Amino acid sequence: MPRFTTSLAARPLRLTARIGIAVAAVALTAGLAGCGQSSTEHVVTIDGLKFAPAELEIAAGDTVVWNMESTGMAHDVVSDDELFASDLMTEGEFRYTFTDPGEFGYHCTPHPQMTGNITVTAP
Ligand SMILES: [Cu+2]
Repeated sequence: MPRFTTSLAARPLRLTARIGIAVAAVALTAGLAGCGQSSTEHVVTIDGLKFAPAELEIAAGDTVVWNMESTGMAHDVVSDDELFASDLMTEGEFRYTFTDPGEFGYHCTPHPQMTGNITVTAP
C-alpha cells in the first residue's frame, strides 16, 4: 500500500515538470520573435536637398537610419520636438530608435526646405 501511494504521487510531479519546460520553451521562442521584429531598420537617404522618403511609416521599436552620404554638402537631422539631433555630416549615418507611437517631424538646419516626417504606429 505505501508503495502504490508513492508511485501515484510521483507521476503528476513529473508531468508538471514536463509541461513547465514546454511552456518555458514557447515563451523563449515568442521572446526571440519579438526581438527580431523590434530591430527593423528603415533607411532614409539624401536626394539632392530632400530626404527620401520624406514621409515614412514605421512601428514603435523600429530604427530609422539616415544615410548622410551627400555630394560635399553638410546636412543634419534635427527633430522638431528636440527628440534627437545629429551633427552636421557629409558622410556616415545617423540612427534613432522610435519607442513611442506618434508623428515626428524633423528637418535639416542649413536647409530649412529639407523636412521629413516619421509616423510611428503602435507595435
Ligand atoms: Cu541639408
